[in-house]
Amino acid sequence: MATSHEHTKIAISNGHIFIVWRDFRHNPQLVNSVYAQIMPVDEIGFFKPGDLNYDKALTLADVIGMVNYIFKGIEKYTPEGTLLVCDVNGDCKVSLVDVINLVNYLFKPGWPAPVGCPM
Ligand SMILES: [Ca+2]
Ligand SMILES: [Ca+2]
Repeated sequence: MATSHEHTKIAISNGHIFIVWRDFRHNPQLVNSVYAQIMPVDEIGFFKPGDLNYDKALTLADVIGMVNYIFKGIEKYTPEGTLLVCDVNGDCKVSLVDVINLVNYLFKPGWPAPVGCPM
């Protein structure tokens, strides 16, 4: 199965989805900037609040990623779906409170699991 849009092509084959697109947001002059992503179909839409590196586990690496995102700016450290992924306490905002909640979840037994923004 395949479909297309002016700047996007999508195909599904052997349990994987293939997406190829051109991104003109940052520099419209770069008409040859083409990106691609391949992922298993059953992982579409998967995310776990706090799992910034999308490895399906909450670890210190996610805390570091969140700190980098909050304090070093979005250009270099923004993961896809930042609000959904970084919102650990479910208030639909990204702040230091989310970092503290994630640290508490990782290191304080019994601390509630991240809930994420209910949207
Ligand atoms: Ca992770
Ligand atoms: Ca939050």
